[in-house]
Amino acid sequence: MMKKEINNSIRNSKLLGKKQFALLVDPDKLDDAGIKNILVNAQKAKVDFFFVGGSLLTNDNLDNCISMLKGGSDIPVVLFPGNVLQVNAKADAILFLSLISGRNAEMLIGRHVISAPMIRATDMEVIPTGYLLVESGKPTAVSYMSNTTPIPNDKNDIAICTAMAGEMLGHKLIYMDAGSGAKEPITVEMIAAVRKNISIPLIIGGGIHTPEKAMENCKAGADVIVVGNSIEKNPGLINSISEAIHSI
Ligand code: 1GP
Repeated sequence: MMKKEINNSIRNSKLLGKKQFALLVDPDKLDDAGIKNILVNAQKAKVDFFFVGGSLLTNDNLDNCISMLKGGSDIPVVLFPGNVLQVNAKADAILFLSLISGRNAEMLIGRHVISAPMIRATDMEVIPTGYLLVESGKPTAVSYMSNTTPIPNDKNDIAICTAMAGEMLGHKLIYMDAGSGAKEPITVEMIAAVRKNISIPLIIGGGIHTPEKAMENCKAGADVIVVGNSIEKNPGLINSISEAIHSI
């Protein structure tokens, strides 16, 4: 894929009703052998995107991880940054996330001001993304690190109005996340309710462990499904989850 086409690809796929699968890659959890395995498995399973990042990276493996992913396949590498230290010019695109479910000014605009010149100096595609954190049954790394309160998982109206505001503010994508390793994933009712009220693509992630759940989410209106944890634990799941998402 040529540079600067990732947002278009997501938009066009949405128009065609084609669902997409993003594999979340946490560089902290992978050595070189692990990254090579992911490359083989992801290409076989026809993963659409690598989302790379984490709430907290501790072992300085981000650059190496992105270089290996870029060198080993044509699957676009999209930064899903937990903080400004995770800007890396080798990626194809960055989700420029504003945590609009929270009321922490740093996550709404502060970090963006700091990282804007760094990002401007790269030729990465910048994708403004309204990020909604949804309650998942236990505190997650994102809720703790971002110092924000997630949207209660039965408050569909709050999710709808937040996503609508995100679209009106000009975000190109809405990403609703229960957080990595979420105990409870986002309900299909909330996904369907938000879908009905926005026209931009909807990304759903957090706590998705089965192909059935991935498919259910797509049918409810998700355009991109993000899975990390469950595939880290059980790499074989990548094929069945990908098939489920692409079968729709
Ligand atoms: C987290 O949406 C992603 O930000 C993926 O979550 O690791 O639970 O699949 P999991």
